[in-house]
Amino acid sequence: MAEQKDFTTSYKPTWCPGCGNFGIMPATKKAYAELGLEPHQIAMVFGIGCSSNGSNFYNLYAFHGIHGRPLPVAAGIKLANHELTVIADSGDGDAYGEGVSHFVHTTRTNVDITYLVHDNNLYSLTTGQTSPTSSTGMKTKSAPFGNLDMPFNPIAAAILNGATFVAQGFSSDIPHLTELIKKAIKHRGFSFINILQLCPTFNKLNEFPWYKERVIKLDDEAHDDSDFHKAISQATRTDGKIPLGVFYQIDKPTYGDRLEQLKDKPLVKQSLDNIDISKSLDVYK
Ligand SMILES: Cc1ncc(C[n+]2csc(CCOP(=O)(O)OP(=O)(O)O)c2C)c(N)n1
Repeated sequence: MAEQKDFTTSYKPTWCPGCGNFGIMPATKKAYAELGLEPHQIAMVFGIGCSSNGSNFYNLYAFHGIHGRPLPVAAGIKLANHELTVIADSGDGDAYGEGVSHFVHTTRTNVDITYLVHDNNLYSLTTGQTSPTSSTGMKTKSAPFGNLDMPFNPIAAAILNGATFVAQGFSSDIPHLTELIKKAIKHRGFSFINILQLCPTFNKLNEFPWYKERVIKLDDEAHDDSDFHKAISQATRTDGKIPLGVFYQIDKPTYGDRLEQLKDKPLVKQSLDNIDISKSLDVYK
């Protein structure tokens, strides 16, 4: 059975000392090992950014795509071979800036993939510009007098638009994040975790002590994660507290469950000779 180290390549991460990616990557690998997955059973699809350079550091099928586009590639891989465990992995700029339309529309499909977003509130690979989750007033290289916009709320957006598993983790709480990633992978349907990530080089506002004062665990609040309205209310709290844990999870047929073509076996295992497109053409008659 594969261990955490078996998901590691010989490439050394180029992330800065103290980067939250050094918490998120081991949590992800540990989750794979504890779920009994083997490297060849997993495909990870990355966007562009510091976090997305992870494509070099995971020993499994890895696809390093273009900025904001890991979700459609991941959905395509899942539909071509639904026996694979498929994970899309982005930074907050990748997911909620360049990729926001894919994010919103993928939540509507309930395609059976997991989306891990490393949310450091900045575009960090390009040295710290404002991202969609930067707080109002935050001073960055691209907003030296303070960010004028209100931050995007990815948790509320995912719940409102139909995601069937929505959670939030923290790069400095590896055991808790590992458990969340395991739950997300086991969930059938679109599972999404926003992972609050430290960026000690460029984000001097949201540092560890800042989070320590604010994070709370939904498990300690007896939260009912099957209740849509309670989930939205946790996602839109106004008391300054930042909840960690599962906000919302429900069972619904996945995108693949509703496709007749995938009932027997994955598309990659089917002969092209058996494919009859005449039925789809009937629609025009
Ligand atoms: C379409 C496009 N726009 C902009 C860029 C430049 N670019 C490369 S990485 C990056 C920032 C990525 O930020 P984020 O997704 O938050 O990831 P992080 O580096 O913070 O992990 C940007 C803007 C690009 N490569 N492609």
